Amino acid sequence: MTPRSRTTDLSKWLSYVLRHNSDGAGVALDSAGWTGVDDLLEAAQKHGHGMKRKELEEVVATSDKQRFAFNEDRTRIRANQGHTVPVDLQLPAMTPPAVLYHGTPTRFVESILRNGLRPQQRHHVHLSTEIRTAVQVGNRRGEAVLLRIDAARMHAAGHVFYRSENGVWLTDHVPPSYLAQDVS
Ligand code: HQG
Repeated sequence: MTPRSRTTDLSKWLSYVLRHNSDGAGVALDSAGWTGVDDLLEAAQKHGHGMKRKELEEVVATSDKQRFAFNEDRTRIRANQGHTVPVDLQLPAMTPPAVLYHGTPTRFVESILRNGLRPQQRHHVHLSTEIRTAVQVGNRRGEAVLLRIDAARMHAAGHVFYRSENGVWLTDHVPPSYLAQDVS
């Protein structure tokens, strides 16, 4: 197995701190999930993940899924989505594409088709416009099954959708009647 790159290690630490355990790292997030870059760099130093500002900027710029964003003057940073800590990203509601996709391991499919897609530990259900991305997400935990979501019909029925800065579609819950196992 090839060792994980330093950039990947830093990205994982940033995800953990900015989405899940800011308290544990001694970093304060505001209500929209932002924290000061200087505070974050200091916390990184304390926790053995010391990095220079330039390196942080590189991690943000090269993140394959664009997981993080700076504010305009680059003094603050936040995770674009995926939080379990209570933050409100203040994303505007948007009209979704007609069809969205979700990839999940085989073992969850029965429960999902019965109960719908639920956010589990996160704030929202995460959906993709691309089949390939959805399959990759599902493959993280086993062999992926692709689910097709009738987003047009959901939206028409009043379900609210958001799109994160990095292009992930978010919604509170997908009831089973809008879901189909995609066998294409
Ligand atoms: C499943 C990564 C049983 C759901 C990815 C998923 C994504 C149910 C798991 C992002 C269920 C939750 C999010 C139900 C949902 N019964 N299982 N009723 N409803 N599930 O990680 O969508 O690299 O919270 O199918 O690439 O897998 O972190 O969500 O398998 O974009 O940036 O419960 O995380 O991005 O798992 O992944 P997750 P997800 P990052």
